[in-house]
Amino acid sequence: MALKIWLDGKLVDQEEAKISVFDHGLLYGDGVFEGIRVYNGRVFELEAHIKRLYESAKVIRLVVPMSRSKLIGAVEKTVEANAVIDGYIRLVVTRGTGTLGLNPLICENSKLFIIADNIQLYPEELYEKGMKVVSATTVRNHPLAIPPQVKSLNYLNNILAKIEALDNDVPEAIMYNHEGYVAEATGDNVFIVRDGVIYTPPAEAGSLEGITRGIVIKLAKEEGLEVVEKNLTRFDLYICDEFFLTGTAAEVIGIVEIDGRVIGDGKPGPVTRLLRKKFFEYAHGKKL
Ligand code: PXG
Repeated sequence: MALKIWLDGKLVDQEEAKISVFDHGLLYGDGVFEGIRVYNGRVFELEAHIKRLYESAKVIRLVVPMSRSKLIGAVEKTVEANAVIDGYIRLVVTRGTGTLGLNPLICENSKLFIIADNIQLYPEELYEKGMKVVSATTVRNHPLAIPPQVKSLNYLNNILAKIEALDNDVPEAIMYNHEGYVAEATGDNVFIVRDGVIYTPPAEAGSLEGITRGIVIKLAKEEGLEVVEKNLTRFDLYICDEFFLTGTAAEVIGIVEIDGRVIGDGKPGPVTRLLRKKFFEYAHGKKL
């Protein structure tokens, strides 16, 4: 089915949703984005995603060409126009049309578009059996380069790590920062469990401050579990009892092997399964 896309302040047919080849989003990856879920027709954590979008834009000195409240309305209208019940939203702001040169200040207007589509879910089997990962040799962007908290259109750092995963016949790779501490996966945050305590790297270790991560931390605490944010090494990942990733696309997914080391008994553990269930309930409308 042809989709309705929000572009330049209105909904247009998919075929008409076009962007210039001179857009700096394309020429330089100059822009920011958000990936948001729709559950039961409700846009999940929309305000948190909008907040992060504006923060990312501020860091790269990009003007979001709409007020927050209008943007929330535009997202909701796009979801409604495409009758999305359980789906996925891609909200993108690019620097806009410029010339063949880096200068962002001469770009006419930043461009904003919104796609709302049905989601391609991972097979259920992957959640039941758990996923294998490898450690990437590609180091996460240095915080003094583009800060890893910025959800920019330039994902080459993560894409190089993803290629390493695929070269090793696994779907995901774990990225480390310039000091060797765990940062995150290519599009997900990292959690481990050891002796009943949950550990996750702090955002300063080089990860995006995941919205799913924040919710999972809250849900875990609500279950009486201890959650500690601290730097983790490759060693910590190898010897943990449980290992899982969180993110908008994957939700909560167990990791059962890293670099040939089997985690726990080789199946997603009890804390992982509990938090996946709690997250599902929360996402589908049960309040915290
Ligand atoms: N780290 C990175 C680098 C990400 O891109 C996350 C962590 C998890 O954050 P959230 O807020 O989603 O819990 C992300 C999220 C895609 C896609 O299409 C990527 C993300 C989210 C949704 C879709 O590749 N990245």
